[in-house]
Formats: sequence, C-alpha cells, structure tokens
Amino acid sequence: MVNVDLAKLPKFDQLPVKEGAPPESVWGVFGDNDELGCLNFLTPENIVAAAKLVKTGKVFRLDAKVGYAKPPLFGRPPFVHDIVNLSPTAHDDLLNAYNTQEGSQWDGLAHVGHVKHRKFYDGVTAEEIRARKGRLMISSWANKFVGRGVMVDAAKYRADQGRPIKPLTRDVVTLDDLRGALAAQKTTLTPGSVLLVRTGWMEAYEASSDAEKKAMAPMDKLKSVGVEPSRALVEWLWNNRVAALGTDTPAAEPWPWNLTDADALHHRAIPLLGLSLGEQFVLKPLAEDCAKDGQWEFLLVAVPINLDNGIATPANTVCIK
Ligand code: UVW
Repeated sequence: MVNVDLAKLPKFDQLPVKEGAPPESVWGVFGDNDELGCLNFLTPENIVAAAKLVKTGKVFRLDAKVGYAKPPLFGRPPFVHDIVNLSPTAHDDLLNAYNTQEGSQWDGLAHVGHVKHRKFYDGVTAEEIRARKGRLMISSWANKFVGRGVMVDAAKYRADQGRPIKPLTRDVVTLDDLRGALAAQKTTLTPGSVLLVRTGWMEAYEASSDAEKKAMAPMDKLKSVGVEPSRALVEWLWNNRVAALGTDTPAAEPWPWNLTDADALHHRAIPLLGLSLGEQFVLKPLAEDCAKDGQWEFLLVAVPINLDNGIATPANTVCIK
C-alpha cells in the first residue's frame, strides 16, 4: 500500500498518468504493481475517522445466507453442503463446488479485464492470472477493506419521487438519482467511502416464487435494475474517491449488459478504475435503520476470503453504527 494523499490524486479528466495506459484508466496512480485500486482510498486516517461513527453498537450483516439464490444466478453451479462425520461426536462441513460468487460478493480485480484493451487492472494479462502469477489476488485485500460506508437508498428516493424502481426489469438508477438521494438524505460523499446503493432488488427476488427464481437464474433470462454504466458515473465515483461500490443487485449495473460492450460498468470500473463492484447484498435492514436515525454513514468492515490467486470473495461484510 502506498501513502495516498487523496487531495493530490489526479482528477478523472487528467487520466491516464502512465504512458501507454488506456484512456480513463488509473493505472500507475498508486505506483507500480498496485493490487488495491480504489481500496487505496481507505487510508489509516479514514479508518480511524470511520470508527468514530460507531455510536449505538448496532451491527448489520450485508451477506445473504450462503445458498440463498436457488438456483444461483447467471447459471453458476449450486454447491452441495455435506456434513462429514469425523467421529461419533464430531463433524466438519464440506462445501462441494462452492463458487465464491454464488451470492453476496465483492468482485476482485482479476474477475473482469477490459474487453477492448484485453488487459486487467494495471495491465495484468489473463495469462498471468491463469498461470497464478500472484497478481490481483483477492488475498491482497486481506487487511484493506475497512472504512466509512455510505448508504444511498435509491429505492426510497425513487418511490418518494413517484418513480418507483422496478427491480426485476432493466431499470436504471441514474447518477442524478444517486445525487438526488444523497441530497434528500442530507449525506455528503467524503473522500474514501464505500458506497452502498439499495434498489430493492433483493426484496423483489425474495418475494418471487420458487418457479420464478428458477426461471430468472440463467444468464439469458435474468433482468435486473442497476446503476447507470456511464463515463459520468465513473468520473463522479473517481473524483469523489469512492473506494468500492456495493449494491443489492445481481450485476451492480443493469442486467443484461453486453459482455462485449467496452462501455459496460464492469469494464469501466474493474480494469480501468480498479474499483470493486459488490453484488447481491442485503441492504434493507440497514437502510431502514438509517432512515430512522438519519445517520446514513457507518463503519464498514469487509473480510475478503484469504485465498491466494482468488478472483472474488463472498461479501463477508458488516456495517456497524
Ligand atoms: C455480472 O455482471 C455477470 O456480475 P458478476 O460480477 O457477478 O460476474
């Protein structure tokens, strides 16, 4: 980790800073061989400040239950949980075929490379990742994912505006919606925040029947609300020094998105900005508590799976107020 002076970092329109790096990429901003991307914004000073947001001792777990999506979305395989009998009075768990992205998750920087530039964050190649060369491993984040969390309740904002989100359609939460919701919540996006955006997708999914869940699980059948995948959006995230973007949706951006679209949020955010996207979070209880006490900021603690050469991680995230 480099010492980051948030005030001195380039603005989005000054990117890139490294010769040969793609336009709108932050490669080199955090030095050579960086593994953290925007998590660099979670400085020790920011962690100390975030810890001071803890006032009541309330804890909110953002992970849905492991295996909540039946079947898992995007055609990911379901795991099988075996209880292994070690002796007449002892047991272990065995999660066969467990996919770290079967449910609530943070995308690591080895998850998605840029479809046009054919490179991952910082210029890392797919070959390096597949050869397990130790770049962009999820284990690099082991002690790094702690800081100020900020909730944006887009579902509440849009409903209050008389424009309720339709979570199970390709509805778009626009940058204007995010700005409007923050203003309505009287919340400021200070540098070094993990932004959580609630759309209501998780509740809509949970309210669906078993047959509806089965029908929407395959990649080509799923439809979901998500955050606007635009240049303006990533410019806003970068210039506000947002450390990660977590949502209650399957793909953070509206699904379906075209996997060959260079302008998809996955391509703009993960390889170019080094920004992790979080998906399938449980945000309603936290959002309701924020609406009640008017405090939309909190300490956020994520404990990524400590897996060398790992690609992504179950969310393992709590917010503490
Ligand atoms: C998709 O957009 C498919 O989401 P994920 O980050 O889970 O791959």
